[in-house]
Amino acid sequence: MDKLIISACICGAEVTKENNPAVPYTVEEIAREAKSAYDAGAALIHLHVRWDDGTPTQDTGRFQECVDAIRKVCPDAIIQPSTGGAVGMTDLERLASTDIVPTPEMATLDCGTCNFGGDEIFVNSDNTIINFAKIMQERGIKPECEVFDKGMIDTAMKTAYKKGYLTKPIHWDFVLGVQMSATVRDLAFMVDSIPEGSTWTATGIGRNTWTIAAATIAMGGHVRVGFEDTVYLEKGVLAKSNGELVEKVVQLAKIMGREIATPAEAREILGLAPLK
Ligand code: KMH
Ligand code: ZN
Repeated sequence: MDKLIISACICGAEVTKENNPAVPYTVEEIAREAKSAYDAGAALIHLHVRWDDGTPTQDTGRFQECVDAIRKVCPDAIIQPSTGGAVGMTDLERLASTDIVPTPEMATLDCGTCNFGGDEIFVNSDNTIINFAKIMQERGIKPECEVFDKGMIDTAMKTAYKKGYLTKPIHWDFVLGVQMSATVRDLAFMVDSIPEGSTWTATGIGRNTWTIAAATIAMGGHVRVGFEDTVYLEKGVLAKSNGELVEKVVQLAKIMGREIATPAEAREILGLAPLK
């Protein structure tokens, strides 16, 4: 079994300081949270950014500032900008996060439309998926296919993959507990549904975090954890930092006998070029 890659989704676009005061908004706070996750064992930072008042943004300049600040304190981490952004953003706005220098090694590729609570709908049409995949391929950015249910795996294969803009081995991220439920059976179904040779990460939103993390460690996948997905360390206990959440995954992995991947090892597992 491969070593375990821990992805830290340190900020997200929806969670606020009202949910947990440690949710980062400023560049300094984002760098602080990335460092806490990296120091605890995260090899990859899944990145959303905010303006100082907490408003989510995909602004290239703000991403550049945040990535530069993270790079200073997490010198070899894989930094993966989100191209999902926040519900309601245009495709052009969402893609602006990838215009930073140097070009990111990875970025997310959302593979379908889903309900995001209340009246919120996160829209990803077939043409959006194809266009994002094409642009990422042209720029040499490895996509992490974000799939919120099994149908999104099928959609990715019949759109971007069929057109040749997504190539094997594909890396997937199963985001369970938003649209699809988040049981171990759901996770096994997702794992069974991806093409052979794929790599995968999984996350369970909110109260589903720790069962999905444990099942993923056991099944040989990789774990995503962070404030984007949960602000709690355990029921009723807010995490003081993303680092605390990553530390809990590290403890689980240790109990279960799975070693943690360094960023260099994570690059090898994901088929990324070594950092120059
Ligand atoms: N904030 C969600 C609307 C991604 O990062 O690519 C989209 C999202 C997925 O978080
Ligand atoms: Zn995200």
